[in-house]
Amino acid sequence: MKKRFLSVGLLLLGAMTAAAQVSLVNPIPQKVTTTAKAGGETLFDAPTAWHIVCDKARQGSIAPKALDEAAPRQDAKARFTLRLGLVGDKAVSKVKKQVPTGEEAYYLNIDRGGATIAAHTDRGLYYGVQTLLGIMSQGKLEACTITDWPDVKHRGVVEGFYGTPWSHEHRLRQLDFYGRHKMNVYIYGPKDDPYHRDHWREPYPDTEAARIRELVDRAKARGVHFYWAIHPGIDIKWTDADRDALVAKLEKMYDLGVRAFAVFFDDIWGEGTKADKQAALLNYVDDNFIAKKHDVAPLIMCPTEYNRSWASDKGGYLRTLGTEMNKDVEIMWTGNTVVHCIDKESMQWINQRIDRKGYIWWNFPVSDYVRDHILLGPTYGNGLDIASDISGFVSNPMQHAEASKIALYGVADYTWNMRAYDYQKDWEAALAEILPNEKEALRTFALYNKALGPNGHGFAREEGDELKDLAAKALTLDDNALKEIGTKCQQLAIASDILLADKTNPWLIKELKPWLLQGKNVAAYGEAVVAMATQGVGEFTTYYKQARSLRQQMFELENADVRHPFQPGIKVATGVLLPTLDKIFAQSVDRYNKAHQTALERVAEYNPFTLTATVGQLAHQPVSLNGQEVSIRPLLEVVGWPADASITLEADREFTLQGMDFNLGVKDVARHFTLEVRRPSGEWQRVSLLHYSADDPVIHTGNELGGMTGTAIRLTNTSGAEQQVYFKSFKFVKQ
Ligand code: 14T
Repeated sequence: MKKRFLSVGLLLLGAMTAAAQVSLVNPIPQKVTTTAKAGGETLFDAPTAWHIVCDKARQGSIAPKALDEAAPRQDAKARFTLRLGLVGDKAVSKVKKQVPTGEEAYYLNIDRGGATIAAHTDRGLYYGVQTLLGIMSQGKLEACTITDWPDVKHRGVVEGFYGTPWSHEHRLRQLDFYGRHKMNVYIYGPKDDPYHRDHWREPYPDTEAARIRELVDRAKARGVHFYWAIHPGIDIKWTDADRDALVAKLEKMYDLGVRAFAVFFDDIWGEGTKADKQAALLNYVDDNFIAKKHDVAPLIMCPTEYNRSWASDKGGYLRTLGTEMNKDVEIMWTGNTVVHCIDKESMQWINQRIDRKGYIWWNFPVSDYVRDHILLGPTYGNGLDIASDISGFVSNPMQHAEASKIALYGVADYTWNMRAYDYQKDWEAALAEILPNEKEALRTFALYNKALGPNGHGFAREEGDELKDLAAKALTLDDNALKEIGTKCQQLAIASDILLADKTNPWLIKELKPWLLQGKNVAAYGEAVVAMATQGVGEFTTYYKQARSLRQQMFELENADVRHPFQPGIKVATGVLLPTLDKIFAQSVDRYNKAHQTALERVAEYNPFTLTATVGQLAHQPVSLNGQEVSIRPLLEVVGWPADASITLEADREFTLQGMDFNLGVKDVARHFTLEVRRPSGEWQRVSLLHYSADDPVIHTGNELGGMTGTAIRLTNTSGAEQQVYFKSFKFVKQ
């Protein structure tokens, strides 16, 4: 009796693990048939050596090379035969009819004796190899037949963010990752590479040039099209000289091995933004450079009006591109706004205007506008029915390359097989691949690093939905719920500690470190808050002090480790956990104050400065303290500053000013604005403003500011009319 139960159990286990082998493959293949022969097991040990059979013509191409790099070793006498070939090759002549159509499609068959992979192109074959390697990644193989192809033709990444560009090492690692996950596009366009944007006319110095060459080689080995993007719009003149300078630069890149190009016109103003001129330039490059080379991919361009909220039908920008620009030039698109998910309806809107299928530039997980957060959540929100409406889909990632892989993993899967895409499952698999040894710790930590916080683009990602019921209960100061919140905090602390000591993926841990340290502070704060709410009265004030201290430590950590002057903070758990803890703090202080006739401070959050603004666009800009420097986060877009509207920075204490300047990005605007300091007496005192030179937009304050004490500072548009300005910087230094 016992024995029978055991064998049923084993059978079940066998069935489960069998299914688990192909499910190790990401992106999920389109068609899988398990092909167990009668009586035979579907699951068997992967061979320790194999015998590769392929035509001479295939030797040295990327698929067999990828096999060379992977276990198992090759051995002509091995019993397991691996046949590889393109349709037309002798090695795979038996299966040539089974290969699905499509450039990157492949056929893969596995049985006990061997495996066969056939495709139409080297890249297709390479993808078949990746699938085989994925299946055997845990030492088992499964008898099956797979036919597979991508839903979206161009899938990948655009390194297109502001901030420190990825390092060379990171880029190489990325390309390896793209190959493994069947992404075929990497567009090189980091905003802060001078040779991409500010000095676009200049060729790369030798060291950088050698690196580009190396990236091109690695991309080729991984089946990735390496696009090099140029960003000439900031100062381009529509002259033959500049046109020639652009082509000359592309020639230089061609000489480095680049065979795919993009031209970006995003985030510019003035002369560079003209659609007819842009179209004429792209056509010129297309006709006189791309077409003549014969070995270069179709051009990609990023328009100035790259999202629906910026597109004006009246201006006709997009329609001009649509009609005037060669049809083989791809046009990028971020969706309804700069940062937005993509759906079918919005694709139809844009495709109709540009007279071709838009090429999606998806601004996720890019965090250059919320640098205080790190985005470790899943990839979701894009329509699962848009494959036929887009020509490509690339994701703009974070400056944190390794951490971006969590989201990029999802992008790879989503764009390959949309209908099968399950973002939650995908996320779990991503975490396991990126940190296999500590997947659970990474998962726990990532649960609190999904939200972006308030931001100018109004983009939001779910964080902490699973905590909402618990949080609501904890807010009634229910003991069990509070204890459970305490457990969550403990888990966050444990995960942060485990990750801080991990040595298996140092690239990842280095990127996460500031957030890991902050995770520990949040967790410790949470435990103190829970203790305040649940402990005996005698100890309340001790925990209260501890909680406030931890809030202050969080503040100090954020402002000590300055990683970027715009957004220096380090924010963790801003979705549900931290706001809940703050509310529990306030509730338990209220309860205590009532019972003891005390007046303890009910706000735990520590930031001496707050901003209030009647200028709508600036109302939610965070304020940061950076050493002695207090600054409001700049905006990148134009600010319409209404007449009489003002911004006020107020402190909870008196401060002494040392110096101040700010930059509204426009020359000669100082006369339209009035700066005042609220003195300790409560009276507002005006400070003089001046530009040092006629063409310098920076506004300086008069000498009387130095040494002035105050509790607030206010800037008002006193011109009587709305002013169009930028908000490039606003800062003062305290003594
Ligand atoms: F080209 C575009 F499709 C694009 O998205 N451009 C930039 C991109 O480099 C950046 O990483 C991304 C997210 O911040 O958004 C675009 O940059 C902006 C967007 C703005 F709304 C820069 C200034 C803005 F005001």
